[in-house]
Formats: sequence, structure tokens, C-alpha cells
Amino acid sequence: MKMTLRWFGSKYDTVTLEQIRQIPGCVGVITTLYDAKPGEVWSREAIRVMKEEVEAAGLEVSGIESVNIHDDIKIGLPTRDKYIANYIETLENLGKEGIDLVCYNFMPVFDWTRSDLAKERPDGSTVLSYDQELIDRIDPTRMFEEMDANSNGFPLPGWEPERLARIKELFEMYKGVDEEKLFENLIYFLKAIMPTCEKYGVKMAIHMDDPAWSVFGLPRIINNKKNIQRMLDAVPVVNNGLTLCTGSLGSDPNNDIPDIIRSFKGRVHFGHVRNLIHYGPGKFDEAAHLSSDGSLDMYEIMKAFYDIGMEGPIRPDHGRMIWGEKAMPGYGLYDRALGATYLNGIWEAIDKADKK
Ligand code: DNO
Repeated sequence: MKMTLRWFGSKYDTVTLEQIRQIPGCVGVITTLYDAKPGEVWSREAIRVMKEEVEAAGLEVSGIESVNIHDDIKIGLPTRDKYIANYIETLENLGKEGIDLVCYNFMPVFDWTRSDLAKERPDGSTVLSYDQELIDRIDPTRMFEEMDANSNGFPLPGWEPERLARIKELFEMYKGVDEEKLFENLIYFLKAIMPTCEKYGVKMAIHMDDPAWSVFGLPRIINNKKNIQRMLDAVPVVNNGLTLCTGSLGSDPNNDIPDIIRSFKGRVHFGHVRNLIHYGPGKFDEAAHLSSDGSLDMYEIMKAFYDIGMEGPIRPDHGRMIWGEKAMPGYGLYDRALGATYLNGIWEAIDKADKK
């Protein structure tokens, strides 16, 4: 396991590489080319510049999060082949520059969804939270504005701003795309890119849908053990793997996360580890990483990663906003650094017990 932190680049992030370097045991960052639009080819030159900046700070680029997928690929339009060809070129360029891990998601229209980006906890910290009842009252085509208004002036991590301008059009375009169609389109994409991934040793790691159920009537296909199994079996190549996100899967208490991790041994290439508090169906707050602060058992989760011989990067995921920090929702320095340290501590304890 390699402990890493997500970094949004010097242009957008309030957190610096120098700060990340001082988190004990943190060896690398997970980052992307933040100005690249979905569907564009990433040049080797641009990838190299990004890598050199990170390496100059004494860290490595442990993976890309994300190379986003153009909507035409998700919808299955005839133009998808052009965008898949571009994606393949990007993967080749990443592989040639020695980057071997790409996280992506196949969620239509929105990436992760929350009803509140700064809900106050009793200790005065603020967290991201989700309440289906509140979401049901929002006009989906106004979701960007709602989230934006709530984000303290920071960009929404992971949300693709170019989608903002065409939100109504996007909902129209996804109208005929149900779960089966979306699944077929994912498999079409994966089959097309796998030979390149195998040739250059690039592992694709699909992110879980967040939350793990349909929101605004949009289809969800990477949200539980059965669906993940189906996707892995449809393209049975090691390079077709997972970003095992405990917070996304954990939004549905029916998902047994340690069991899911163990079941997909060999295909879990990247871990997002965080905790949340369940209040009932469709209602949860994010929490500190500490098990006792939320509903997930972080020891059991880290033990499962340990037992499968996890070699890839793990990163603490969304943190609370604490100590007066102002940063992108979920992505401040302080609570994620606490999370990394806590997860490293669990790992050390498991490792020592195992080697006794
Ligand atoms: C949220 C992140 C997601 C993730 C994408 C992967 O905080 O985990 O935005 O990066 O879904 O493409």
C-alpha cells in the first residue's frame, strides 16, 4: 500500500506539495491535468511538466484522477469512436511517461452528489452530507448552481465545469440511456482501450457511483458487489479494475465493504478510504476517518486491503473542514492529513500483528 493524497494542482489547490510532503508516510499525489477537457488528447509534454513539478517536491505521481470520459462515450453516440481514439492516445502518452494508474467514473451528468457541502457537526467542524429528501426537492438542471452556492467559492472537486453550460441538453441526451445501455457503453469503451492498457501497463480503476443509487432518475451501474462483478467479468483483464471507494459504496449500508474488497482481490488498483454516519435510508453525513466517529469499521476495511496484498495507492478521502481552514469541499489539508496518519497507524498495527 502506498499512502497518497489527492492534489488539484498549483493553480487550483489551497494545499501545496510541500505540505503534502510533510504528512508522515505520504509518498505521492493523485492528480490530473486540470485544464484538460474530456475528449482531449493529453500531450506527453503536458504530462511531463506535471510529473516534473511533483517530483521536484520529493513526491511521485501515483496515479491520475481522473481522465474524464466524454459524454458521447457514455451515451453511445456515433462520435464516440473519435473520443475513444483520443482517450487511447492519452493512455499511450501516460504509459510512455511511466504513469500506470487511471481513475475514472462512468456516472452520467453528475459526478458525486451531495445536498450540503458544509453541514455543521456538533464539534463545529463541517462536512459534506446527503439527504434524499432535500435532493428530491432540487431541480436537477439547477444542481450545479445549488452546489456552487454552497461551496464557499471553491470549484467543486471533480465536477466538470463544461457540463454546466449544457446541463439541460445533457439530461435530454441521456434520456434513452438506461442501466443496460450505460453498461453496454462502458463495456464497449473498456474493450476498445484494454489492448493499449495492457501494452503500456496502465491500470484502469473505475470509481464507484456516489451515492450508490440512482439520483434524478440517472442510471447507476457501479454500486454493489453484483454489478461490479458483472463489469469485471465482462472484460476479464487485470488492467480493468477498481477504485474501491469506501464512502461511495458505504452510502448503502447493504454493501459489505470488507467482503467486496476481498472478493475483488487482484482487481482493486486504488483505494479511497473514508467514513460516514448513516441516519437511515438515503441520509448520511461524512465523518472523520476514525471508526468511532462514523458507521464504517475502518480497521476491518484496512484489514481487507491488507489481506488482498494491496500494492496500489490508497488515499484518505473527503475530510471535514476543521481548525478554520478554507478549502475545496472535502479537500482541505488538516483532516485529510489526520486521516492519512490514522490509516497508516492501522496498517502498521495490522502488519506488526501479522509478522509476529
Ligand atoms: C470525489 C471523488 C470523485 C472522483 C471521480 C473519479 O471526491 O472521489 O470526484 O474523483 O468520480 O472520476
